[in-house]
Amino acid sequence: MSPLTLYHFPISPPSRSALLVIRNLELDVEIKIINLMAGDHMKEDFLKINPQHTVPTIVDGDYVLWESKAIVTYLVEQYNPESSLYPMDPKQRGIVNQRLYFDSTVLYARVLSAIIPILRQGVTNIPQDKKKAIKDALGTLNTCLDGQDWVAGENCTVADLSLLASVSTISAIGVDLSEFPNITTWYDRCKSLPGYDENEQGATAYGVAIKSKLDEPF
Ligand SMILES: N[C@@H](CCC(=O)N[C@@H](CS)C(=O)NCC(=O)O)C(=O)O
Repeated sequence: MSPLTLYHFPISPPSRSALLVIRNLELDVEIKIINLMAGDHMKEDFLKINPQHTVPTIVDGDYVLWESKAIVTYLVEQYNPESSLYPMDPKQRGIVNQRLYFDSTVLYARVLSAIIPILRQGVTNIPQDKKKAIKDALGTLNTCLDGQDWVAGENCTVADLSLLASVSTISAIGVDLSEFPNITTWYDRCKSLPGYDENEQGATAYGVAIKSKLDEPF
């Protein structure tokens, strides 16, 4: 039996980012689906594991961890510390961490701010200021990619895999990425990564669910 279990919901971007890292590290994993729509995350068994009731959550032997960014860095440090997915050099690692925090606190946070009212309050449009905030964050990411293949430099890192989960979701909800040429080239480059198609399927399902609730396209 596999020692590593991922509690996962395929539509969830942070959950997909954890799975992308697992695929890129080629780890053996048991995936347990927590269907958020069906309320699986509020069931007693899952709350005993993660009282914050969020996916992704991993159980590795007797070790439990949630928060996708903490998970992706733990997985590299635990299973392949030499991997360029999370470089050891403090300055390079600092840039990777910065990009991870940018995803959590800026890019994906702005997507959530636009999407939560649609999912929870029956809102059927995304206000212009929220659209602009998402596009501004994409502009920042586009600038970070100037003159380099990957978001933190010359190698693919956990920051690319994390941002791939977010950018694929943003594209799937109908944001036109063509005004961000560095992002579109990078997104295309990501097609070669293990787990790309699996992530894309989850993002597409997310996009279909959101677009069906919107009065007009993004
Ligand atoms: N910052 C967290 C966010 C995790 C999160 O909020 N996941 C959502 C799905 S996208 C969830 O599990 N929601 C259920 C809940 O909060 O009860 C991470 O990156 O892991």
